[in-house]
Amino acid sequence: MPSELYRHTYAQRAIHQKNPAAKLLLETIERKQSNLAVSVDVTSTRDFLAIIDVVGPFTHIDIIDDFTPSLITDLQALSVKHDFLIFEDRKFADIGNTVALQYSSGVHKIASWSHLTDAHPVPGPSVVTGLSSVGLPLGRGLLLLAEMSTKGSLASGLYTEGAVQMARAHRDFVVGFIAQRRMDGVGAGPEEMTVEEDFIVLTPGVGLDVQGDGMGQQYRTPRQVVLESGCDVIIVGRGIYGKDPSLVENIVAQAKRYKAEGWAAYLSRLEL
Ligand code: BMP
Repeated sequence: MPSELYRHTYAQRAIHQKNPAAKLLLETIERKQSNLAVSVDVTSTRDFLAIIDVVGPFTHIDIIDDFTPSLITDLQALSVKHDFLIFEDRKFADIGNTVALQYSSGVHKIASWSHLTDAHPVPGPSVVTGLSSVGLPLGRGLLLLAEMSTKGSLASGLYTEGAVQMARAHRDFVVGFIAQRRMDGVGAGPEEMTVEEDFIVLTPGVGLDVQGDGMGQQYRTPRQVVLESGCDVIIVGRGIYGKDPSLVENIVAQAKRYKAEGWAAYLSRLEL
């Protein structure tokens, strides 16, 4: 039988997580009563920090036009001030040696400040061992992209099963998935099916007002994602900051709306 743990509270599930970033994520969600991650895909430092000062982030540090290392200092200060985790959506996808260097070094030095990051499983287990050699000693956690939100995504079927098997073999560092549904038990052999696993699932492609963006993105509601598909965190970008990242009042209002929807869906899930 697949695990039923996702119907426990975030706090109960935090107790059993061995990876410190996974534990911290679930504890923070419970403490803040928010399963919302805001995807801050803006290109200027000013807009980036202004948005993060009002909402918790999921970042793409490589799209900032005016990046300087002080941005990271500011981001870390906001993470402490507002009690949120940072997830750099880097989508690593190279051989182990290269991803280890990309994660630790270069201009961005992602491992030194991002609690969580993610990788495509396409290179095989070496992408995990490479990232783990850098991230595990720092208490970081990794999510594998088991599925994508985009129309025509190739991440399905056996590929998705392979991603989950890869995660199962590296449970100390892989804390869960970027996916569209609960992944416990996926691709598991008969013996593994009896194991109570509890992967955390973060889900992009969440929107309340539109169903797509004309560039392949597909949106579902927080209720569909959290209640019907068993995912844990809703990742919302343009649904919150819209077309104009400088309209802070609007961002706050939309963030509250998505936060309320995500939490209501979670509470309904507990009643199932
Ligand atoms: P938006 O809500 O504006 O569509 O943004 C979604 C965010 O989630 C983007 O930052 C995108 O890179 C990311 N994302 C996604 O949309 N689908 C995936 O399958 C994986 C992602 O990381």
